[in-house]
Amino acid sequence: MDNVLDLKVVKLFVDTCHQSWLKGWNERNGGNMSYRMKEEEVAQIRHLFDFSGEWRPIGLTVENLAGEFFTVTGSGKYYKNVLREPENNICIVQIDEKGENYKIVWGLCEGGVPTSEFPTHLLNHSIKKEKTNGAYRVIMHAHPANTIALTFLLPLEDKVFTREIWEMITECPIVFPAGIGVVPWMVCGSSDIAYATGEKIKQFDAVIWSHHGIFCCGQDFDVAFGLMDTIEKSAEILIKVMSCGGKKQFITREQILALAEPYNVPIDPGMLD
Ligand code: 2HA
Ligand code: ZN
Repeated sequence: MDNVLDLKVVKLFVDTCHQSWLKGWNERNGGNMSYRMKEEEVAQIRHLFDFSGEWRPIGLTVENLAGEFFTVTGSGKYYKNVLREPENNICIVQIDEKGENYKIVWGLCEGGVPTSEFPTHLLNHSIKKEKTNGAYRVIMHAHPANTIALTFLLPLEDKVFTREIWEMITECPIVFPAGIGVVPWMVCGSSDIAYATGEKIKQFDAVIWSHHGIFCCGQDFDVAFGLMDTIEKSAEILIKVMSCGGKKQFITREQILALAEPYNVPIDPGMLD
């Protein structure tokens, strides 16, 4: 292979950015995404990397990510432009042997650094890698409008958001049986939001950042994107229902839990108390 952009997973990364842009989740430079690359993927393009760049501090330590490579969106870059000029809007970085520094080895050809949320991504990759025995590889953050709108209307509690969003589409408890976490408004790009999200990501695959957006993860791009899409669709239905005078009937607690057995999913009954 003689072009990083020919690697299937890099094509998928670029395509997922574009799909997210088409959804309207990434106004201006909003949103960011990262992918923890597989060894066999890195092996196919490693000879195209430039290792002469400088190591830069991550700002926190992620020991279990030492030596790993990530594909990640650039800080201040627009999702709108990723498909047209991937090499100027995304990059591949390597983590050092201590899990304390990173180096850009490909991409951001006109200059730049990884997303301002990169420390948050890495901390959450570290937690999910451990929790899923390495299965989870994708983290996405974006600004879907209906989900953000709900954070001005509902109490900012995990159980309230889980119940309300589960109820709007029957498949929601099957898609995210653990539920959804919510964190209060925080300064984005800060270590506070990184650690607060990290606490929630131990239990959930999606965390809503109040008055800001969704942060979610999964084993691949389809799963992570599908999770964001499902939550946002459900939030849209809820906003419509609220705008039309509110619910006149409900999916009951028992009905939600009845989905667990036929679909073989561990729906957390504790989220419905
Ligand atoms: O602008 O979305 O949270 C990128 C972001 C920061
Ligand atoms: Zn954001």
